[in-house]
Amino acid sequence: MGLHSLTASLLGLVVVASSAVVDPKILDACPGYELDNVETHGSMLLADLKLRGKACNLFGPDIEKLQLNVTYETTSRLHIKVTDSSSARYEVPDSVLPRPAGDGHILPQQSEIQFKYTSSPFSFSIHRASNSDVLFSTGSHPLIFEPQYLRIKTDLPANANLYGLGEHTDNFRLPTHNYTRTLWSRDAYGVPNGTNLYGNHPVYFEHRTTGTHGVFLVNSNGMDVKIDDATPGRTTLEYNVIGGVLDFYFLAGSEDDPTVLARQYAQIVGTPAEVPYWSLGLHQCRFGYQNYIDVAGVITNYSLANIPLETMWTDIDYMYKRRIFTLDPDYFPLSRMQEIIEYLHAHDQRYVLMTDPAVAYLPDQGYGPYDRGTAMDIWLKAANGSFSLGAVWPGVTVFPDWFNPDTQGYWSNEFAMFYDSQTGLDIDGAWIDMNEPSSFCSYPCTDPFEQAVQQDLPPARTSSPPNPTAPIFANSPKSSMSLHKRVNHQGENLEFPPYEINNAAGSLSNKTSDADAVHANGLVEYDVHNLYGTMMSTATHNAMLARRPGLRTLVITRSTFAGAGRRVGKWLGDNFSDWEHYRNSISGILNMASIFHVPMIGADICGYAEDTTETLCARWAMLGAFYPFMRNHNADTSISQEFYRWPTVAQAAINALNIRYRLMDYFYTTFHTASTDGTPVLNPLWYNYPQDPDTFAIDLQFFFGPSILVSPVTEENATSVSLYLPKDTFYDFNTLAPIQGTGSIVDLDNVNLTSIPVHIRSGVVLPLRASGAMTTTQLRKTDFEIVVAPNKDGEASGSLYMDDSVSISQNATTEVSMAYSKNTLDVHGSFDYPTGVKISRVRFLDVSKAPRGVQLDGRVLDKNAITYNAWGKVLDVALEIPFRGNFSVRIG
Ligand code: MIG
Repeated sequence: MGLHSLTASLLGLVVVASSAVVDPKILDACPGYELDNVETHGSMLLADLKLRGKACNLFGPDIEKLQLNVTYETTSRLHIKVTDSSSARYEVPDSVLPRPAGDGHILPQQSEIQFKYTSSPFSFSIHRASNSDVLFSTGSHPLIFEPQYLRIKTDLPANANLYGLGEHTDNFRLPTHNYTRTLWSRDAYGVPNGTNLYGNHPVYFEHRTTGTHGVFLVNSNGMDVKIDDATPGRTTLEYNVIGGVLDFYFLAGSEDDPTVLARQYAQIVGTPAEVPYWSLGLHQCRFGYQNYIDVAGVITNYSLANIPLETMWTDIDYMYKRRIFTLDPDYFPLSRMQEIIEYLHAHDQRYVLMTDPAVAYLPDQGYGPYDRGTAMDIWLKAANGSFSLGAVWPGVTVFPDWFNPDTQGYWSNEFAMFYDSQTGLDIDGAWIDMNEPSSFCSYPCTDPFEQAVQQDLPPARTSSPPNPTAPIFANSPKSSMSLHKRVNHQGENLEFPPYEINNAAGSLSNKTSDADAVHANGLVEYDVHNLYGTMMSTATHNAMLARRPGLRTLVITRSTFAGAGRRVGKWLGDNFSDWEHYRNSISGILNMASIFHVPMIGADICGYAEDTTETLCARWAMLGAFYPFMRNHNADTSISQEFYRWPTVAQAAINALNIRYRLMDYFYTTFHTASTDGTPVLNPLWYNYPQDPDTFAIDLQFFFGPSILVSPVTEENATSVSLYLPKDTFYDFNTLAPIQGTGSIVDLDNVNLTSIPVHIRSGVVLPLRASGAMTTTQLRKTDFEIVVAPNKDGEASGSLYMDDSVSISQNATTEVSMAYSKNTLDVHGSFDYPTGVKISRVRFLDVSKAPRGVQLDGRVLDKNAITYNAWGKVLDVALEIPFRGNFSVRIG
């Protein structure tokens, strides 16, 4: 980029071709800062940082004086902020990411991690108090703080185990060689490796056998985080940020349980939203259902194929000329759409429609959503005060400015008007796309009108209108979001900042809103671009909540920022229908569910772009049954891929859905726990085996909830899996036979196209539904069976949470603890929410011989109630007792 060279040569420096490859030596030659005027007050340390020598002015003038603020917020959380002492800089607004209060009285010596510094040049490090591990150390790398460039770099152990810094499709354990993670929201078709994608989560977890800790940089500006091993014997991690402030949380995590760190991170970004039970059912979608008959046909075909379809979705196809909040009267006529939604609801099924943020720019044409937004003056503005225009699906568009205090009211009103008063289409969930925000207009988008014409927006329909009377189902408040400080960007180049982040879309504004576009509160897209999708998520969540007060919402978004999971779920965007994307979806869901706290996550099952194959789709139906959010979706130009299209795929889906549905209460309980304390709903192997280095890089296997190990086939045409089993006992989910892990690879053969290896980790008591069902409503009327999977000490424990499945606040819940030791299963809890079902049986695993007898609550059971399978070592005890109170079952 010419500009960098220009800036650099003006400053008389070595000309660098691109800032993305600036020589680290140049950065390390900067003068850094000197610490002065240190004051300590209890849990706080305040100090000035003064530029220590001749400015290096790499990407702008070095700021002379900074303010350092170190606060011990809790015994496990240290907050370190570096700001410009003389001028307000942009900070992530509290309205978007509310910050937790500290405990207020933590003294440094009480903290699990400690801050140490040297004054000149200023450097700091973070230490784990218990074992003196150095967790973060800026060492000899000077801090650089310029208006549009912040740089801070830490030394880490060689070959560090780093995770997070998403959204990305790279290995779950991040590469440590010459690797750059760029954060800048982008419509990332094909989700290529090594690039910035839709969402931004500037947090990493680092794991060592001596402990796991986390570092969260609260900054929404564009950035490159570079991880490298150029210096022998260490890894370095370097932040290159083009705005905002350095606002770090250091989280102590724990020495032996990585999930402690996940819970600590949730204290900052919030615990995930509790999801409605039904949302864990199967979702079917595609881009390119031509008309209402297609949609109805898919619903019918699922039920004919006996595949439990819970929720049908419709993409932008339903809209008239791709305008949000409209229905195409010829292709998706209102009365037929009403019929579809009524049919779905009558069958305990649900419906979700898509909404994009971009609103068609149609002045004086009677398009309500545009007219009302214009009257309320809530569109994002260009630097010159005019509407910031884009070219998106409906043609030229404006974009809602989520920072405008009236935008929530506008959005809620549009949802209420369209879905309730105008159409009565009582959708059960909302799907929000294109909210990076995406625009098809390249920078500089000087003539969006011309672009819309050239790109044929909205595209013409490719099929003729359907018969409008075809038979279907023949076979069956204002919030204030103002910022406390006004941010001064005078003299800064917001379109081409001197440091160019490695944005795979090119310059900052390419194919999105302009970086110099202005929000109602004066903030510019340059600073808040990465928040757009999350703010739309909040607004949509609130709009749906207003439509259905008191009920949990299902909103699935494409773009997220840290904290989005408090309200919404996400899908991983436009993957390809290939094995590479099938595999890397696992790292994608792990990132979102085990680190970023956006656990309602899934990838497009069978693949989005291009054509899937029978084999891939069969395998993906089964892997997808262990995504928290399970949705089959693909692109308009791809072949149809509903699970019933191929017999093998249908059978694979039925088999895996059966397992998923039987596990649904276990998983729902996991979600409930996550919503209360941030315990992850998916776990990489190393969360459960933190002392086993062989697990650290594994991202083709994972735990669904705490205890269900999923090890899918990962190669095309393979019928075997080489899976890693840590030193622990596992049980095959189907046969329930024990298998002893030895910390090595186990080859499983004959994994045919309709099965997926699933193992139960020993030590758990699982509440399983006795069978699957065609809907979650029916499933909730199905009896439980309890599986007791003891560990090597003959012990196991588990829990079950039940409630009415949809309300935000519950009048009555049921929380059951199930503990097994000394041959006795003890089930006790509160049974305030009526389960309405029975316990059909208890299955004890790894029982070496048939017992003399079994007692239920001290009473010896009839011999007929007991079945022992010597091969699988499974003891089945038939109970058939109402599940409404405590009981115990004793063997022998
Ligand atoms: O420009 O709504 O990622 O899931 O099917 C593409 C059409 C817009 C992108 C989404 C995809 C969706 C598609 N959308």
